[in-house]
Amino acid sequence: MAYDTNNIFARIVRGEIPCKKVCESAHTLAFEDINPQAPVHVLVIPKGPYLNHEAFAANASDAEIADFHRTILEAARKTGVAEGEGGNGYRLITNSGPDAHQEVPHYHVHVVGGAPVGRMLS
Ligand code: DGP
Repeated sequence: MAYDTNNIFARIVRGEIPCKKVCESAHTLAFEDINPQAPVHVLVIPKGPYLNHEAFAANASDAEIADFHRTILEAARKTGVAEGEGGNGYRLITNSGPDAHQEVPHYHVHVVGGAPVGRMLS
């Protein structure tokens, strides 16, 4: 599947659609999910045109990948879920492709926490 430059997150990156920004860095943007599934539910996206995890991991620069992970941490700290900030932890989720029910075709990681989120994969 080709990357669609008019997908909703690309438009958020370009400032064409508003978002509730949590934090931003050179290559990455973090903002609140429009349909939160927990008290804290932040989406972290690269600013570059990457369809999903596969495209990002294969094609993004080391600088973009490092920046992305550091911005996840910054978002977790800023929203109070990082344990180092007195929070109780968080879950990272990414849906990559049809079997994972990825809805928005621009790579994103969900940062979910603020309350127990249930057990998964165990
Ligand atoms: P996924 O299934 O992983 O592709 O989840 C997409 C998420 O994106 C879903 O939790 C809802 C969120 N979302 C969809 N459209 C918008 C939007 O316009 N603004 C924001 N902030 N979140 C959105």
